[in-house]
Amino acid sequence: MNRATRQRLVKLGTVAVMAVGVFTAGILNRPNRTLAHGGENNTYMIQAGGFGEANVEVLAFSPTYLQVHRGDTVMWHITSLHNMRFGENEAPALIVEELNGTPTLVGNPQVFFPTLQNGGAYTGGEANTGLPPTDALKSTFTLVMDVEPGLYTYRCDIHGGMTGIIEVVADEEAIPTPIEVAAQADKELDDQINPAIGAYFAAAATAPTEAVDGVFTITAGTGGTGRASSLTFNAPLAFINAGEQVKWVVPADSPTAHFINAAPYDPVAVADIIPQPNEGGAPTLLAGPGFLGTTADGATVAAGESFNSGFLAPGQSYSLTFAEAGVYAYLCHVHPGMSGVVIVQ
Ligand SMILES: [Cu+2]
Repeated sequence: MNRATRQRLVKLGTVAVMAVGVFTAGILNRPNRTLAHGGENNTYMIQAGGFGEANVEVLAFSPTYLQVHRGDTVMWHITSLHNMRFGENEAPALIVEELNGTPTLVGNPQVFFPTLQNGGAYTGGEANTGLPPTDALKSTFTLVMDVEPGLYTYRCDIHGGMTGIIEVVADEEAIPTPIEVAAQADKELDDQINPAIGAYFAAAATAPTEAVDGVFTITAGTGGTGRASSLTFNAPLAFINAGEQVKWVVPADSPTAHFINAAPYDPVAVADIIPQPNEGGAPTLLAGPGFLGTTADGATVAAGESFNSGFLAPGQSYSLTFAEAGVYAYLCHVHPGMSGVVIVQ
């Protein structure tokens, strides 16, 4: 599995994935652990992702590094589509599987299917909340850290580089309070968000106002500010003449991937993941047309015609020629508020 293929699953549509979540929640039926505690236990909050002005999204766990005592609860506040999987190694979100003799892109069960239960305990080793985390309709996921002192790394598998560490320290060792940890999380978020807001204003100020040599170039999201970026199209309005091309570019240093989807976008009709039931087992998660795209790069769009780029990883671009006058609204279906309009005269 190469990096490009792995990157193709940085983002998935929520509706299709939630359908998977509802299914996987059903197959998970592990009882909560009860713990015998000597002292008082605390609950610590970790922000899984975060948002700021200019539609800035942070793809990080804040605080990235958290100390707890054994028996403390960790509560992740999940702001978009993230899983938390404990384990030392990265796992590709999509893998190629032979289905009826044909190599097929499917969701990796190791990433999508949960082995942890919301409200349960983490007892060590490889363990995953699933994607989306079990009980997807709630925005929090809690675990009691019932493990020996040591460092425990976890990650979100669809946002490469989104990693956190929980250190369980000995009972007698003093650690920051939950309020101190919340303040630290706030600071880490601000330190990411503020440069990305600056990157948005820079991108907006330098966005083109017309086509050059028949091509109007739009930057899809900002780059260059670490784990945070502005989920905006710059320029959001493109005025072109019939027969000219629009080229969307995802910056190579963007922390996230994007899609170009004609608006309105129907996430059920153009699903990213299509679960295929298997008798007596977990479904196979086929990559769907939303993820794979339905309109080739370089295609010509007629008036009223729909278009879907499929997954565009950082560094990739996507071009469409608009042959006829009209107003063409589009969006990125995995990033709420990320939209634009092409006006063809
Ligand atoms: Cu996007």
